[in-house]
Amino acid sequence: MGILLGELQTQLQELQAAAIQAIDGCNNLEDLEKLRVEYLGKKGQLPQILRGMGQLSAEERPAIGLVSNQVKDIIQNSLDQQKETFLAAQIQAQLAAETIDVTMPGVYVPLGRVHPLNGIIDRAIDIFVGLGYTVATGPEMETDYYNFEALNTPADHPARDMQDTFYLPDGNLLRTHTSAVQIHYLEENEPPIRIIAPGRCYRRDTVDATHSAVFHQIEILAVDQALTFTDLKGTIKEFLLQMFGMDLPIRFRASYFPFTEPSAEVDVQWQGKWLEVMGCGMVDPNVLTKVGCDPEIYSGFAAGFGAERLAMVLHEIDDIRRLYTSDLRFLHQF
Ligand code: 2NL
Repeated sequence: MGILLGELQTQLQELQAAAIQAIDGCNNLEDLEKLRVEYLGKKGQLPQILRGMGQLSAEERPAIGLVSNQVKDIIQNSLDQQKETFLAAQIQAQLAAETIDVTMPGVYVPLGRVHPLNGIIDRAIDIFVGLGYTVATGPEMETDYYNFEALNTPADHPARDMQDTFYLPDGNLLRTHTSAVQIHYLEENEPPIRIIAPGRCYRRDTVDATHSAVFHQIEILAVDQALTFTDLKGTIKEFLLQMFGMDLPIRFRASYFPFTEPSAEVDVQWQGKWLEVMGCGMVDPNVLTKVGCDPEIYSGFAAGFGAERLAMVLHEIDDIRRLYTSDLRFLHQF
């Protein structure tokens, strides 16, 4: 064996040992790539040593070729192995960082919900919109004219004793019903008219289990040619059917309102008892005349009910004040 051959072999062995040691001591992918370039790259140490092969005899060359290939394979394997180790560690680290502990208690996010009163108002609106009605709204502060005069309730009318009113220092008042909204609408629109007027109303009532100074009224009004009490009954029957979710017995009891003639009170039979749920009637001709509607051509029907009253009947609430005290133990039930 020539001296040169032996020397090359030694150099290759040493290179292998140095490379393996460096690879083992390396601890990241970047450095590992640098080591690959340093040992196996085009200008790396292995090709450097092999340059000495040129001086070998033709018989010696295969021997060194064999050794150099073995060394190259061993270094490459070592690089591959270390790379695998790093990649596996990287995945493990990522998994650890992104682990979700599904056994951890959740974060409590309190969910708001619709207030029972708004639930009633929303449902009533939905039902009447389904019957072709449009929502009408207006101011809570009104003039005497829109709240009383136009509704056939003059100053000396006994109905004004029936409902105590909040008068404001300037002579205006807080509306006692949403009928005032409907008068505005009638003044500004020609029949056929079908509107639903939901809104907050005020009365100087002493607060108790069934009375509140602030309450929510929903009124409906239809004005057209040839509307009859039968249309009114059919409309109310359909509304109550949808509101209660079943065909309960209902009855119309003759009653009195200054703005309707004839007038009726509507009762629903609910769990064996007759409960009064709304008032209604045919719009008084005097009211139609006041808004410029000829009662010889047009007729109308109207109905009104308290959202509180209906909420109390439907949800079996015993005290109206529960609807205003914002007690979450109460509100959670709806
Ligand atoms: C009730 C009864 C009612 C009306 C409201 C009305 C409105 C116009 C013309 C005629 Cl613009 N009538 N509204 C009619 C009958 C009854 O309400 O017990 N409300 C709580």
